[in-house]
Amino acid sequence: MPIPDTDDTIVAQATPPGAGALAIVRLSGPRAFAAAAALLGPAAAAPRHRQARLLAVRDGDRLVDRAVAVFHRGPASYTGEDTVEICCHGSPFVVRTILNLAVRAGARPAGPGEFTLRAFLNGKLDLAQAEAVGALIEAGSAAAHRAAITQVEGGVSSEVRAIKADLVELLAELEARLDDSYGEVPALELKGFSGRAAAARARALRLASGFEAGRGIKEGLRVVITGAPNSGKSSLLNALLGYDRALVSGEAGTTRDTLEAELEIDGFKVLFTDTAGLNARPSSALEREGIRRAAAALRRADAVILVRDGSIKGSPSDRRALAEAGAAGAARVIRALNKADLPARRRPGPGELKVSARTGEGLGRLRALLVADQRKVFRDGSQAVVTSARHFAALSEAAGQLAALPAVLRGPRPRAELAAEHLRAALSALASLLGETAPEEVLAEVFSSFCVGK
Ligand SMILES: Nc1nc2c(ncn2[C@@H]2O[C@H](COP(=O)(O)OP(=O)(O)O)[C@@H](O)[C@H]2O)c(=O)[nH]1
Ligand SMILES: [Mg+2]
Repeated sequence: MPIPDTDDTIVAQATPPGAGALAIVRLSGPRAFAAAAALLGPAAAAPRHRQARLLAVRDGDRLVDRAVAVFHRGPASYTGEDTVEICCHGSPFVVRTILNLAVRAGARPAGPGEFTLRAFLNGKLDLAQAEAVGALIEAGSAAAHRAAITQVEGGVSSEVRAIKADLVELLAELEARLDDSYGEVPALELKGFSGRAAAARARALRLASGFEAGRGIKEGLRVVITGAPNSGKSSLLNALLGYDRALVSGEAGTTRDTLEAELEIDGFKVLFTDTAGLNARPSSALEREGIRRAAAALRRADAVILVRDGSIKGSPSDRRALAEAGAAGAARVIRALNKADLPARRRPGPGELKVSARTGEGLGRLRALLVADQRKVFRDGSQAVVTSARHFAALSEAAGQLAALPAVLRGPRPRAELAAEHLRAALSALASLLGETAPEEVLAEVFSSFCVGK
């Protein structure tokens, strides 16, 4: 998938489709002012930088709208090129007419993310920042927004640049020795060198380690509620949400299908899934199918709330639920002993929270536990959180290359050649994160997920 041409002029609606109070049509490229002049008149042909003007939009003699046009002269614009933003009335017909007029004047309809692609290619943003623009637009919670805006501002990029700078220094020291056929450069001080490489690796790992929580911050934490039938899973979901999402009844097997609901806790998006009770002896094919779906949901979970009914003795279904929750891969299991408002027939196990869906007891602690990992990411000082799988992979690759250094440098004959190769590979992974060396396929992939007009 090649990236689109970048030497022509592009046009697109920057605001969402449909009718609205206002809409913005954006033009960027060498002919942006000329194309704008074709519909806004000669005043648009040689505008002053960052000037806003109220101008008539005309299709020949016909008045289409009156719009405010803002002109930016490259390179001092978002894309780095001459750009015009036409703020017109939000009528789909007016917008379509303006787009058509611009195309007739030589502009080309922009593809997804093309404005930001140009900003990247013109050095306005690095690739990590450009990707974060997409994440910022999609941010649906306070935490996702915070992670994205920090990245747009260069939070992740500057940390990666700092690691790169350390590695460049190390590589220079190695290379000086490789080139030193006359023995003029003193031998490498191995201990210090390895220590600095290890520090750079730790820094990369630290940044990468925020990814699991970061992904949860961006996409929402998937929390699956599981347990024996009638333990109060659906009641707990309703209590957490604060409204009656799920059907609740004293009859076992009320919840058959999985059911999802979204909630924001302390600014973090949480996606709950209520599931059928894990009955050790399912009584029907329907119940068995519900249990199969519950098990599938468990495998996709970031965290599991394992609910037990504290007002009755344990049952085979409790044991089945414990086993299934434990088998749910990497998910964190939070145990809740429900119905704390009733006389207790069993004690909470280690780490098990006493809760009551009926009275709300313990729910505050349950909520806090759910987002504890996410909160830690922001608390750990570093504001930069990696939320992109591509960035995580690049950081892990760099750390992996650096991990190989000690073995190469130790021993009677340190292999400086090989060490330099590992350093170069680590540098190249970090450079690709920033887009300094990213191949076209990577760029095309990154920008294709953007909306048109961004
Ligand atoms: N006293 C009390 N009853 C509860 C509590 N949570 C659920 N129940 C009751 O337990 C029964 C089963 O609840 P439900 O949420 O449908 O359980 P599920 O099958 O695990 O989804 C219902 O009669 C609920 O009213 C609680 O905290 N206290
Ligand atoms: Mg239920």
